Amino acid sequence: MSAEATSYDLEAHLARSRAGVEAALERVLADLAPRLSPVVAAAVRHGVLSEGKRLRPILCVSAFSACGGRSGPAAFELAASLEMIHAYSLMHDDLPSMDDADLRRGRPSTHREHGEGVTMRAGAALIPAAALQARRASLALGNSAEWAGEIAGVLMRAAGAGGMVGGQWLDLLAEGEALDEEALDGLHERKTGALLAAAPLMGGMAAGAEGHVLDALHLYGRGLGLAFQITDDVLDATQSAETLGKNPSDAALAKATYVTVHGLAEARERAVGAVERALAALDRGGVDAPALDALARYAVGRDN
Ligand code: GRG
Repeated sequence: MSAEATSYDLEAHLARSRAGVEAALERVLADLAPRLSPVVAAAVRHGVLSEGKRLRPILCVSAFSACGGRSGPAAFELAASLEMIHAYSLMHDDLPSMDDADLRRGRPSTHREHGEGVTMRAGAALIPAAALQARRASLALGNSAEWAGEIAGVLMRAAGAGGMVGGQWLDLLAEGEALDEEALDGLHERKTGALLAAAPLMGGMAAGAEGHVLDALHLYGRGLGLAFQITDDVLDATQSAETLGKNPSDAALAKATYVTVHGLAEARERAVGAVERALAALDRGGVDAPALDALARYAVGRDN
């Protein structure tokens, strides 16, 4: 097992999957727009439809297919619910009361173009919309009402105080503070890891995978999530705001990162180790999925 590239055509998989995700997001936002004021709907479109990697929804549809689900519009609509939560988190993260960022995904952050109050409402509107979306899409995929509720519950728990919101809170409290290894892991397991780990789990659940496979997918997502965050810190320390399409840097915010705590070389090694753990979890669970393998490697090999 290694974190080196395989012959799997990840670029083609990413392109195909992104096209499905973009189309699903368009449908979901068109459905949501009539319930929002036009200014809020415009801010939602700015935050959600800007050019992101779409990694969370792609993990979800990739796991869905790996578990025997038949990919189609409803699978992408389930996956879109993860991107709605992710997009809201970026919109709120950029607000002056949080990271105060001007640039996101290579263009002005949502509040820079649509104002702070509108961005707060746009982000907040996406949270219940995502939960309803996850449930609706899970039902459309043939799941029972009870199981569809469980799938939406996985998304909301990952987004909530025990997950992303809790991690962001720890992150805000930690600005300017030195963190030890355990505190750093705990923060990122929630802030970034929880949603990334929920993504393949939701895909597997929607496809009706067995319990041991769901456990494997969740562990895979946790390993990938850690590798992704460490790589984020490495990129933040080594690339310009223009290349990354976002600001301010962790250094400007006086944040402890995997690079400040462990140094660049060890941070890179830890990312590779986390990918290997993710791949080992798939192996143990008997999940043979070249796309999931390649996505884990992409989490550390990416350049933005
Ligand atoms: C009220 C405390 C409180 C929290 C609200 C704002 C918020 C919830 C959470 C912020 C979570 C956050 C910003 C996590 C960062 C995760 C991360 C590494 C984002 C970058 O992800 P990419 O690289 O971005 O996948 P793209 O743009 O490609 O989608």
